[in-house]
Amino acid sequence: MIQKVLADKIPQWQEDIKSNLKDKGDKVVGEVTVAQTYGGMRGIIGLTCETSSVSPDKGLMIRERPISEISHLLPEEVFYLLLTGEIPNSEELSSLQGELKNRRKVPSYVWNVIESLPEGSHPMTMLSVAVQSMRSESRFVDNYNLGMPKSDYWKYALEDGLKIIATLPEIAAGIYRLRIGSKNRIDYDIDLDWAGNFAHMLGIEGEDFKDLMRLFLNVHCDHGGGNVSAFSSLTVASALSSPFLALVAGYNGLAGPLHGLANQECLKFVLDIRNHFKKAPSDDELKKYCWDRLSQNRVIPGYGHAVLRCPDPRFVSFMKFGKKHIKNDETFEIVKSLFEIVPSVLEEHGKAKNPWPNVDAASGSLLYYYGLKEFNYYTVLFSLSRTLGIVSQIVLNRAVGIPLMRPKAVTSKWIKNSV
Ligand code: HAX
Repeated sequence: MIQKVLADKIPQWQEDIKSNLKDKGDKVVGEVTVAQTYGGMRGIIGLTCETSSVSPDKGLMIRERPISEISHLLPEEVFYLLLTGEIPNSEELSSLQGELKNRRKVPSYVWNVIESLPEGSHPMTMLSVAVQSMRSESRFVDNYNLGMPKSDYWKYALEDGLKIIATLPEIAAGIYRLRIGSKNRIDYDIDLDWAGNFAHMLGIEGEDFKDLMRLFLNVHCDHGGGNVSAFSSLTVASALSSPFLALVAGYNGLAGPLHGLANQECLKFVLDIRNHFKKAPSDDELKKYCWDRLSQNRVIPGYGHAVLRCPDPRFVSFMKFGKKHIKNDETFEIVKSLFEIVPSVLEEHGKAKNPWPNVDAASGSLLYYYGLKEFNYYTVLFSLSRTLGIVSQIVLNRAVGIPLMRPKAVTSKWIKNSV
């Protein structure tokens, strides 16, 4: 059904782009300074992204809806929204869930691949290698080799995307079970939704934890097209590589400490505070702890953002969840106190453009509370969620004919002599 909904919408999206190009194709959208060419291309408008955007004062918008207004949706519903621009009705949702259930079988070689990695391999390495190995499942590659027309690219990109999304919960949960030293994987439960099933296969029981996974896998789903993971995946996909390989490029970006790995740093910071004071500290103690850290030229993890200039609404959703479900937990108490103290400390400090908490400031403490204490694993959760956005972006890029990515690079000599 989702294929049909997209097939109906895509011609209009193609027309919209055609008319933008016809009416405004030669208009200028910005200028590029020398500093930007050396500065990671920050702020340069060089891409379009239809699935989401990030507003400094509202945070993440999925198809123009603030994330705070849709954080109650199941991740499958968010995927439908990312792809089509609409929230599915119950029939559309159950059809999509059926599509995923039909594709849920993980090929047995994937387990051999994961289990043959050296002991102690990072969970993100395990995830990347697992999905990379599944390129042989790619319908996109099969059909490309058979000479499919360009107009069919998106259909097989979607087919592969659905296969990846359908199998990821079991693969990711299997990686977790291996990491915690359990030989047994837990069977898929056909009656559960995508995130609920993932929680179940991790082996952490309880409805609250399932709800936390639904929230976590919802709010990390997408963040525009220019962040490291999306941009890497979209670039690889633009070469018409298999979506399996393109996704892995993004996972490898997420595995970096300046991107998806930041989450575990934030929890480490909170646990360091707990271990230092051997209890939840007073406000004055916490303030002094933060100032001491800043005076050593170290950042306060979980605070600040390159684009946002308000408390990240995804942080707000996690805090709401924590306040509802968690009582008398020292770690979460520290997270709450930090929110009271850090913004004014950072404002007084005067460096950070945004003194407010980002998405990573609270989520780790919630995972920790429910017993998910394998820090190295946290980026796998992020990857599961981000797959929804990246798959959507790859499908839409193929649908509207976005070509091979190829920004121009120049030499420093050229800048010296020609600018
Ligand atoms: N604590 C102390 N100083 C901070 C700070 C913080 N939380 N956030 C920013 N600053 C400092 C910067 O280090 C920078 O200092 P210098 O001029 O000495 O280099 C200055 O303030 C200006 O930085 P900025 O323009 O406000 O922020 P950037 O766009 O450069 O960086 C970061 C954004 C998120 C990387 C930054 O705020 C930071 O390091 N925060 C702490 C780490 C963190 O929480 N990372 C998670 C990010 C969420 C995410 O995207 N996850 O995927």
